[in-house]
Amino acid sequence: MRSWSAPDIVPLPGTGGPLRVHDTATGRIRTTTPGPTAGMYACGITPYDAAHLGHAFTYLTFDLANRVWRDAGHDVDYVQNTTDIDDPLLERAEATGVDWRDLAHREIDVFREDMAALRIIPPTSYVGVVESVDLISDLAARIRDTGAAYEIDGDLYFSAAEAADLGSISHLDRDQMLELFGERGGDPGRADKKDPLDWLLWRAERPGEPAWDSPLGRGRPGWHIECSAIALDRLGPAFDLNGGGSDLIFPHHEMGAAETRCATGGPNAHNHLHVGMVGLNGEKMSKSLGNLVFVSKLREQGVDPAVIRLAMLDHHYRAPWEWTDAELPGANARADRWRAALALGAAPDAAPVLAAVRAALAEDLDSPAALAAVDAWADTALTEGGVDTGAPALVRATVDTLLGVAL
Ligand code: 5CA
Ligand code: ZN
Repeated sequence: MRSWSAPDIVPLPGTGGPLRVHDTATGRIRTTTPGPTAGMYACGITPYDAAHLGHAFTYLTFDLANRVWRDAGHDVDYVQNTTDIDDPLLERAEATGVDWRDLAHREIDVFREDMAALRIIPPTSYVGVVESVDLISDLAARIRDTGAAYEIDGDLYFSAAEAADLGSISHLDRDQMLELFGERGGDPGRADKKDPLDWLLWRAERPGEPAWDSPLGRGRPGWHIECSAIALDRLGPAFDLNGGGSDLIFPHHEMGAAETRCATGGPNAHNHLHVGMVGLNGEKMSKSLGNLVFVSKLREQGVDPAVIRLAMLDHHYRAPWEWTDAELPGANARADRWRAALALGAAPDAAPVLAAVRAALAEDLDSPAALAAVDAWADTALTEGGVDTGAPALVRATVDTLLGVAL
């Protein structure tokens, strides 16, 4: 489906270093080793509501990875899905008397506008599940043909016993897996399953639910396989970076990786990146809890998207954090200080700022350290001045290209 409009990227002198990121599976910060084109997949929204700051923080993180890779001279093949058919979407459509397709289209449109306003580089492929039913059911059929899946009343289940390295990403024990599986869309209590952890690959048609023809009969895809299939189709196996919010480590990414391993014999991705949860009032910001700050609402209230972006950049992507009323004033003050320094005719040398921002982002996307480097330059420029007349333009380009903040 249509992606969104791309921000201008201003070229910077020289090139940045390789991207290093924390990999959930190994628990280590590792150097990514893409070829000329880096492959990246991020789990997209389920479009039954507008995007909140938690979603935005996750896509900002992948955007930083995208920018660091580009700065290091790579092209980036970035794939993101949107879960435009799933239980929560159908439930919300039913509850509000809207056609599920209209609901999805409406919320995806708002999401696109939010992402463009936040200057998130768009995916090269933005892919819906509805348009991908054939390739998803093909992968499910491939898995079935290996003998790793079985049917209950037309529903196809992946047999957890066939997933030898289930746990290799999340490192959870079985009790923890069972608990999270139940909380996050799984059905551990379903009768007739061989193992409560077995997960749905294909759901046979139910009366009143949308369904598509497939080699598995009429029905619709399970959740995890949508991402494994779309990623495998667009990026091939063993791409560079897969991820989303930390709420997806288990079961979504664990089970998705097991599907790809079953079908291809290898890993889906070399690195697994997970973003800390953004909370509000002591809870994870989530659609089901309803404690949300919407990007679109902030924009409607006239908040500058660059300021929203700066507020998020002040948090390291791996640390969970809470949105509070102090975020926007703090980010506004920073933007004002930077603008004032950028408006100077001359300032201190900017080359060290570019080097520091590059180094901070390349080392596990340390955006707070990158902001601190620009802060230090701006403070010196405003208090002591400087003699480099090209410095403000170079800092402006650095902030724009690497941090995505246009001032
Ligand atoms: N459609 C599925 C992924 S295939 C899904 O999780 N959709 S979502 O709308 O619930 O979330 C979209 C993305 O935002 C996911 O990567 C999710 O991990 C991330 N996310 C959700 N809530 C938060 C939060 N509070 N903080 C940070 N990231 C979040
Ligand atoms: Zn996903």
